[in-house]
Amino acid sequence: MRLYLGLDCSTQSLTAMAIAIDGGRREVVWERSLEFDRDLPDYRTRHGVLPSADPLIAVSPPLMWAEALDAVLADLATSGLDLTRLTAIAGSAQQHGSVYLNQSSTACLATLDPARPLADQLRRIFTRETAPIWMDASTSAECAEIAAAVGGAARLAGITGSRAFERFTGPQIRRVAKQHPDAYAATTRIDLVSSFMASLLAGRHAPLDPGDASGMNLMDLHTRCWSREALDATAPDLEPKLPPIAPATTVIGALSPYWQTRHRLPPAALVVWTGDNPSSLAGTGIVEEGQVAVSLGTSDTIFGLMHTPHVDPGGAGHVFGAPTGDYMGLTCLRNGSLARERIRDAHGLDWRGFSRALETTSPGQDGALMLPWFEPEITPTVNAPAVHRRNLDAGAPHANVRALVEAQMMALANHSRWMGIDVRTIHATGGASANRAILRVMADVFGADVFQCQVGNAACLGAALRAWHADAAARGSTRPWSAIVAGLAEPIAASRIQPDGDAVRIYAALRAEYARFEADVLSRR
Ligand code: XUL
Repeated sequence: MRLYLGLDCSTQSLTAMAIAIDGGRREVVWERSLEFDRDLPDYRTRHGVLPSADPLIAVSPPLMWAEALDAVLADLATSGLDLTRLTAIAGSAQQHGSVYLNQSSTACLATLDPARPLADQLRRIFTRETAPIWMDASTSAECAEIAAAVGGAARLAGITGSRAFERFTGPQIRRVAKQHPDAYAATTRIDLVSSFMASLLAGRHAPLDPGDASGMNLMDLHTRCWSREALDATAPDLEPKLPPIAPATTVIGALSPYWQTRHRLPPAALVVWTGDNPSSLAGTGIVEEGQVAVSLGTSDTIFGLMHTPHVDPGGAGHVFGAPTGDYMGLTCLRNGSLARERIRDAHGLDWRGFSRALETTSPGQDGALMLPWFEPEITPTVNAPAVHRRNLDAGAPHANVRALVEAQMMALANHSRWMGIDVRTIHATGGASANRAILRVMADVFGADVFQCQVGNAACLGAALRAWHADAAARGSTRPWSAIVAGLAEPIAASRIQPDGDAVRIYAALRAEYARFEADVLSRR
C-alpha cells in the first residue's frame, strides 16, 4: 500500500488529502481543511483576501499560506496514518497570484530550523509583503501596454493562450515593476502561489508546471518555454527572476529535512505543483476531449481538455497546459460563490432557503434577468462593479436567487462556446456542486446531463492523483491517465441530473436574450 498526499492552497482555505493505493484499491483515507479567516485570524483576511478600499485591488499575505502549510502538515503527523507509506506529494494553488522573494530566500529555504515555526523564519524573504491574487483587477493599463508591445491582443493570445487579463501574472509583475522599482530590482524570484508552496516543501526554489505557467501571459504555449516577446513586453530583466518551467510529471526532489524533523514525515517525492484548475481537470476525471467540468467555487469555471490548442477568438477564454501534457480550455467567472452568498445574505436565507427558492420558482421567470457583477467581473471584463436587473424586483428573494444562478450558468454556457465542445455531460465540482437545485439549473441551461463527483474537492484530489501518476512514471510505469482517474475521480452514476426538455427550450431563448442584455449594458458603460 502506498499513500499519496495532495494539497490545495485556494483563495479561502488550504486543504490536504491523502489517498491510499493498494493494488486495485484506491481510497481517500484522510482529509483536513484549514480556513484562513477562521483558523488564522491574525492575518485579518476576509474570504482569504486582505480588505481594500479599492475594489480593483486584491492581495493576500503569503506568510499566511506558509503558516497554514505548517499547521496542516502538523495535523498529518498526528493523523494516525502509517506515514512511512507516504510516497509522493503534489499540490495545486489558486492561479495567477505572484510572490516576490529577495536574495536571502535561497539560503533561508535551505536552512529552515525544524524547532521553529515556518512563518516566523520567512519574514525577511519577501520584497513585497503581499501577493496580488487572481481577484485583482487593477492592471488594465499594464494589459494594454503589454498587448500593444507584442502587436495586439490576438497576437498575445496566439503566443500565450490568452489575451492580457488583469489578474494574469505578467500584467501584475509589470505593475509592481512600474510602481515599486526598488522592490522589483531587489526581487530575485517571482513565484506563483503553486511554486511558492512547493519551494517551502522542497527547501529550495521549485519550478512551475506548464499548466500554471500558462496563466501568466508569459509562456509560449507551443514550446512551453518563456516567450522572449512576452518577457520583453512585460518588465526588464524578468527571465532570471522566473522559475524554470518543468513538465507536469517532474519530481523536483524530496520533502526537505525541515519537514522530516519537524513533523516526522518521510522523504517523500515532491512533484511539481500546478494551478487549481489544471488540477481539477485531473480531479474530475477529464482526460478525454469532449468531456467538460464545471467548478463552482470562489470562482466559477468551466473547462475541458484539448489535444491541440485553439484560442478563443472573442478573447474571453484561456488555453492552459493540462496535467496530461495536453491543453485545456477554460472560462472563469469571478462572481461565483461570493455572489451566491451576497444574494443569500441580502434576503436573509440559509442554504436550505436558497435551494427552496430555486425549487419553488420556474425556469426563465418570464424573462427576469440579472447581471450579477457584485465584484469586478472577469468574464466579460467589468471593472466597475454593479448589479443590473431586468424584469426583476430587487426585493424579491426567491426570484433573485433564481435569476442569479441562471445568470451564472448562462454566462458559463455562452462564454465557453468558443471551446467548440458539444456539451453532453458535465462533471460538477466545488462547494456548490453539493447543491442539486443549482445543478438542475446547470443541466437545463446547458441541455446536458450533470453528474456530481465522488470526491468533492477536485483540485485536492487531482493533486493526490498527480502525485501518484508522477511517482508511477518515475518508477517506469506507463499507466495511462484514464487508469489513474478510474475509481476515484469519476462521476457518481446515480447522481445524474437529466435536462428537462421544456426548460432547455426556455433557456435556449433566454441565453440569447441574456447575451443581448449583457452586450447592451456593456455598450452603455
Ligand atoms: C482561473 C482563475 C481562478 C483561480 C481561483 O483563471 O483565475 O479560477 O484559479 O483559484
